[in-house]
Amino acid sequence: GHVFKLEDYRPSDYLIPRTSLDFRLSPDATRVTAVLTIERREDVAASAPLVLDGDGLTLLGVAVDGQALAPAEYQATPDQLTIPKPPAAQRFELRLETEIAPSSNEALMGLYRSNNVYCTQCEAEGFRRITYFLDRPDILSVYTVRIEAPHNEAPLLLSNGNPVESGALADGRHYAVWHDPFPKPSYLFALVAGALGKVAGSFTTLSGREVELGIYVEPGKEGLAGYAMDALKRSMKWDEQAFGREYDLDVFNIVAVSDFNMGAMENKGLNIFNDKYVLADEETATDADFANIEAIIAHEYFHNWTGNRITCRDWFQLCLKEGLTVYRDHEFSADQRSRAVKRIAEVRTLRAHQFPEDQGPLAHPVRPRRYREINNFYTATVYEKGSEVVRMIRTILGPQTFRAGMDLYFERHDGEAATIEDFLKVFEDVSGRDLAQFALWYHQAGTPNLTVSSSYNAAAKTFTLEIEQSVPPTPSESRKRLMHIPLAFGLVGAGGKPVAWTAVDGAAVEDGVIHVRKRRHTVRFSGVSERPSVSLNRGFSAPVTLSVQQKADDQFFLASDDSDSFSRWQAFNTLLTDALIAAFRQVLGGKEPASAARLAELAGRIAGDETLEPAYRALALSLPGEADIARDIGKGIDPDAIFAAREALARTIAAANREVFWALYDSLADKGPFTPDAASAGRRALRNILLDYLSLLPEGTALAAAHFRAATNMTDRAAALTVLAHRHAGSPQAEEALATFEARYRGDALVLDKWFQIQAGVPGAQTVDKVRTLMQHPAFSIANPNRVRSLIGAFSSANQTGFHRADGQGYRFFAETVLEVEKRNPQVAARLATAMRSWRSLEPIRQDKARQALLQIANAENLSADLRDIVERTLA
Ligand code: BAL
Ligand code: ZN
Repeated sequence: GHVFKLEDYRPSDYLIPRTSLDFRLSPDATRVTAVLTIERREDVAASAPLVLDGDGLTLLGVAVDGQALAPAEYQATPDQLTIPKPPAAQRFELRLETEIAPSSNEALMGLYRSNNVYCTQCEAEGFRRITYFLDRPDILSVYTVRIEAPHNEAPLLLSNGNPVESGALADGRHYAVWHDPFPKPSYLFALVAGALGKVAGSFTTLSGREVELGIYVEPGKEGLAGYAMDALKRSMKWDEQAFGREYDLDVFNIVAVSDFNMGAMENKGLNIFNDKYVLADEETATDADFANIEAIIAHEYFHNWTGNRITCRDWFQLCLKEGLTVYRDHEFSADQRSRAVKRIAEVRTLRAHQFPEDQGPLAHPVRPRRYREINNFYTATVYEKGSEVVRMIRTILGPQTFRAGMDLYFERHDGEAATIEDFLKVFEDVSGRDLAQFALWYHQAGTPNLTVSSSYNAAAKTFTLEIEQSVPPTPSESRKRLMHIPLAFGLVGAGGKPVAWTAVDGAAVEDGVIHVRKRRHTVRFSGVSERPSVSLNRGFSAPVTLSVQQKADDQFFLASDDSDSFSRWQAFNTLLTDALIAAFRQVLGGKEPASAARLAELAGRIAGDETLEPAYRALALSLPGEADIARDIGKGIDPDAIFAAREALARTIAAANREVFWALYDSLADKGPFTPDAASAGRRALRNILLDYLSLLPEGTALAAAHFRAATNMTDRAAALTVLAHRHAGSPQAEEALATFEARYRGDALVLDKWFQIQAGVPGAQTVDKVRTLMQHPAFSIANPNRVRSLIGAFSSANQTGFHRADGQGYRFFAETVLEVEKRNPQVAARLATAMRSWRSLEPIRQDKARQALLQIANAENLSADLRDIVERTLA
């Protein structure tokens, strides 16, 4: 396939200042009439051909300035429309008529049907499946959209912008017209039509304008949209306070649909959501679901400025809107919830998803230079690492200068399609700093590593840090340049108190941050009155890995006494990881894992430390996942040995803290009515992790079964079901709980997804057969992305022992299933296939089996561009 290259960017010869669309909706034959005002750029010759993008289109007619074109005057294929000799006038009107079949659109890109509702998904290149267009984000157009349909089939007709008019037509038909005054790229176009229930709200903006809010859901589910509405209002308020951003249309609508490739989509004034990220109440949603809804509602809303008002010049700049908007939603959640806890959760996510991507065959820079299929670049690197890069800019500049830079960005680039260079320039301009070296964070793939050693001279009262940076090679980037790494730190003395220091000249230390820019960096501190422990990368100031030569005593000290809560969590997590890696090696060597008594004792102290938030304690007690351990080991992975090591440590911790854990578990029982707020969720999280430990003790099965029966909300019910199914698989209690859950939620697909997911995660070799069986369950559908992700995605990306069965049966099943999904939905299949990205870190036998499965996919006939791209890069 074609390789798109950043350096090949050039502006389009033609612009489309106005777009008028008329839809006559019908499931199998929707008529789309597009009237495009085409404008040739000043500097382009009048003879320049006009070439529009299409994807699988049927052209019924084409006219220029009201005159139908003769067949010789254009060339139309399903994927392109060329007018070799457009009019010499600088502006002309192009009228196109296409016919599309939404009901047979299973790729869920362009206009499709979900549950009898018409809806669209146009990012990145779905608009060209609706009409021929210059389908690229730097073509900004003002849209007017008229929609017509039978009233009984589609009483609701929505598009972007503000409603203009609507009315009845003959034969039970009706229409609505929408106008969006803000020029926008085609990927932000949206249309929804169908029978939906509405939850209404309103918001008064900073300057006193009234905005009508609407959340549309499947009729009967209106009661599940209240939390999303509340999150929307809080998001609108927060963006005014934190960034001075006000909403700009008269209405803001959100529609929840049940078939959706992504989490949600920020179409101007008409966000379309995967219903998983809208619908919630205590009976059906976990605390994690509530937190995700809050974050995603905010994320899509925040795109109105970072993405919509200022969009991307080309798809290489995807991180311009995504990294920045993730940063904004992280800050929002931190302000709404607990900042310390939120940061730890973010870092866990980054390490679990972005680090393995950066360390494997799919590694790419935050701003890639090449792609074959842009859909495959909606990645953890673009989103999560992209957010970390914005956070580092704030760390380097400080909060005031960062805000001034953001203000300048909005002022300077409003209404434009911008680049990463534009973004960095505003921060250079407001700060007077040179960010050229820093910009490597956008251009260079790979997770930098810092090796750090320290020494204390008691007589001279000096403390020295020796820091060395390296960036590992990544695909097509073997040699790396040196990065600017902002490393926040603290020197910690007895009792956790900060130790005073003075940085010796040339140390490049500013506001508690060491600015590492060279390969080797020595920082000398004078006036250090006691030997400190050094707490590094506080708040995870830079997305790097650390190899710190530090004594276990220092780690234990920091894990119990560091005043910086993030670093304290980090120190404990490092101790856990070290113990797990040591245990893995012992298991591989045929030994019993060594006792981790000191670690278990510390776990008990953290669990019972009332000065720490329950949510924080829950995060500290949740052991690094099997995939995290594998990533940190790096090669020769035997998932069964990792599982055994992790089980052994969990049992040691449970046995050592039995009394404390029981007492705490009892004391944390929910009293009073359910609320989804962060503090209540934190107590449930702590109680549920204690349940997980206690379930490993002899009375554990009975305890988990009782927890399941007593649960009054989905958080507790799903937690107990997970413990039963994963820790007590095959027990009568587990079987009974699974059956009870299924019976209770049989009619609720989103809740049944949890049931699929939990069973897909049951450790061990038997699960692949169970997953095959569950694919025959009446509630499963291979055409629905949420079902596929809950069952196949959960199995392949979250079940280390099941998926990586030594005989390769997990991979064989996976290859067949990915190809089956791909027939309908290439995008979802390609995403699934990334589960194989760490195959080279497996031990040789599994590695060989994994390669065979990848080859089986690669050799399949008629492979989509999406899946081919992932599989070929994975094998390269
Ligand atoms: N733009 C795709 C969905 C999102 O990141 O908001
Ligand atoms: Zn986004």
